[in-house]
Amino acid sequence: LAPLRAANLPVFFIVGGPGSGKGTQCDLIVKKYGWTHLSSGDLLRAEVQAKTEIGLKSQAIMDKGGLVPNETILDLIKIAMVKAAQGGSKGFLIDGYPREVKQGDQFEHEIQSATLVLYFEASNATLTARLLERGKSSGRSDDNAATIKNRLDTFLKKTQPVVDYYNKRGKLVKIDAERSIDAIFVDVTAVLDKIVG
Ligand code: B4P
Repeated sequence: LAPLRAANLPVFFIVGGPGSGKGTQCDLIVKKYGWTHLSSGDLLRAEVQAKTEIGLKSQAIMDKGGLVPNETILDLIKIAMVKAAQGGSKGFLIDGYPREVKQGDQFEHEIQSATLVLYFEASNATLTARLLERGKSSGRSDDNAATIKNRLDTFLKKTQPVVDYYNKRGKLVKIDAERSIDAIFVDVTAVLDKIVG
């Protein structure tokens, strides 16, 4: 982790319910600011695709809408961050992480503290509708009605406390994610421009 610590790059946690637009907004942020986008879900799906031991173990959990053990996901993030730092990264969007308060604590303890947490807020009805729509073409085995319900339950039980935790620490910015992709991005850039200066 030495190259990563030496670089001391800004780290943004991107949090929101399933289907809140985290990945969508991260793609736009990368285009504008050039940071490195690391999606915990994408990292896990790459393992599933490659049929690694981690992938085989994670798939069943993801298909049920549960949470993969933090050791697994944090290791994947660390490896990707070190590689990106060595490649000249200017900062990180850590998307879909932390999903539990202890995940955030462990990250900040083992790697570095987060500059800011962006929270995309949307109702369960909106999240469900978006994921069912995506499910028609995504081929993702977790975009079906039963798993979506479990993912929403997991968010409420495990991830909502993350939102409250960083809010209390003055590190959270809440963004209304019920609107169009472009309208949301206007708010996102207003927040990030202040930090980038
Ligand atoms: P993720 O990959 O993070 O799945 P997600 O929450 O659905 O987010 P995603 O980024 O794909 O979707 P987005 O909201 O952008 O996680 C999948 C699973 O992996 C988890 O259930 C868990 O099992 C595991 N996992 C991941 N991270 C973990 C961790 N840290 N610890 C433990 N386990 C972990 O977009 C959804 C759809 O909405 C898209 O089709 C998009 O086009 C659309 N959309 C976006 N914004 C919109 C808008 N404004 N209006 C209309 N549609 C919009």
